[in-house]
Amino acid sequence: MNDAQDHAASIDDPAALAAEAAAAIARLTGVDRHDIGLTLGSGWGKAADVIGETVAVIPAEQVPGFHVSGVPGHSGTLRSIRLASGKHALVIGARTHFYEGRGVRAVVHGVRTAAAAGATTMILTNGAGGIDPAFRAGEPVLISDHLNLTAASPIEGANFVDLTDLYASRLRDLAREAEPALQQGVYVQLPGPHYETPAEIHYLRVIGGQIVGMSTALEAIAARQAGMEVLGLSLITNPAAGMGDPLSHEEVLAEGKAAEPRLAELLSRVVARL
Ligand code: 8IG
Repeated sequence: MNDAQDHAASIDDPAALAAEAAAAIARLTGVDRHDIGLTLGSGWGKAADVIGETVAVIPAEQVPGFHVSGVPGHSGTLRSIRLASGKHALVIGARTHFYEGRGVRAVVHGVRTAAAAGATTMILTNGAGGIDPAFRAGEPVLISDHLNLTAASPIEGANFVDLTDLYASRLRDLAREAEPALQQGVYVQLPGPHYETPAEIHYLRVIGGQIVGMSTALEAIAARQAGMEVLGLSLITNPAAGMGDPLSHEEVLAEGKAAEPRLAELLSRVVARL
């Protein structure tokens, strides 16, 4: 096959598209293998500047399968970072959300690309609403498990992937060595893009949800399918609907900004232990 045929074939094959993206990343960064994949959600972006030395920044549109983000506060780049340990982290600054309507394959392409680039650890971060009143706005919380309420899966066909210990207890223990005060909670992914009604938040609390957002669960499933260990972290940017003031995207961005230095420091200490 020539390159054009190769690319045409990959459009209907997520694994081939991820392999193509990983090859482009290796070529554009000069880094053959990345050890850690990192998706930085609202509030977490500054971590990319402090966890190590940036080797290369690539515009998302130069890598097959990535799209420019439509969400203010999300960066639209891929970045290769060398950590003090000598490991390489690939920061996916171009997350596609389920609510963008590009389908689940697009949502998990970043995770699959990180795996194809060699990553064995996937760190997924997000901004989220706090359902459990113990979680205050501005605080990071470890994701202990999830409820996937998107009615979707990134896995296609009869492939029954085990999700026990999806958010690896080994990595959660490491994170709590870095920050002993870190609390943990069950993350609920809803499709969005609207926030919840107070009645929905009541329902989510009753069924065991403690944190609510619009990302991460589908990505975590894809990461596990790809054989990676997953670490999930939420920044609580707002009390969930009905538990405080009405929600606004501006509030979310402001809380994210205020928490950035602390979150960057936390992630530095966590990746140093991987
Ligand atoms: I940031 O309260 C953020 N993302 N669904 N609900 C949902 N997503 C969110 C929320 C929230 N806050």
